[in-house]
Amino acid sequence: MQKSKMLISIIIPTKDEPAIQGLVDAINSMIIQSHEIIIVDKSKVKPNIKNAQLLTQESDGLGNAFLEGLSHSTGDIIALMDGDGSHRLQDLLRMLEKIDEYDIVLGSKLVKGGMSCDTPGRKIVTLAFAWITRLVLWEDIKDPMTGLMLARRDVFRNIKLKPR
Ligand SMILES: Nc1nc2c(ncn2[C@@H]2O[C@H](COP(=O)(O)OP(=O)(O)OP(=O)(O)O)[C@@H](O)[C@H]2O)c(=O)[nH]1
Ligand SMILES: [Mg+2]
Repeated sequence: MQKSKMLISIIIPTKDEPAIQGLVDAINSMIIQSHEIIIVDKSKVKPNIKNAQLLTQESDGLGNAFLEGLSHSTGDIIALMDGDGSHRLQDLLRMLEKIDEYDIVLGSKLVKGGMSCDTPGRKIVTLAFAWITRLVLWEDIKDPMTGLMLARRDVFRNIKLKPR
């Protein structure tokens, strides 16, 4: 199917993110392809969000938030991004350019042009996980802990994810 005809499901896990409406509005104005935005929320106080679907998370944890969003979504392409403003929308747009060519596109802090505002401790954890992933999977995945991801729905069809 041509990319222009595909529906993109953008899943955004949130836990007490007061500025989330700004991100929703920016997505709706910048992404011209047909899309749905699914906010999977675990906030103490239910946010009031316009022009996006709001799903109250029933399970616990970030990984499960993604899975709840995934099972609720209807798109051919699944996007995951953080709701705290740490991921740039223009990077998601660049990643969308690549999804015709690849099944999975990951945003990475550890490539040329990538950066993070993480503490030195967090940077070490990220580097350690990247190293362990390369060692175990023997795949050149630059940033396995990234929360900025794009994938074709087919990728998730025959696998059972068990986030912990
Ligand atoms: N639904 C849901 N969202 C979560 C949960 N934990 C975190 N989030 C959201 O998931 C996104 C990423 O979480 P963060 O806490 O920013 O994780 P991080 O970027 O690794 O950590 P920081 O460096 O502290 O920003 C944000 O939009 C959070 O609001 C959770 O348990 N459930
Ligand atoms: Mg964050």
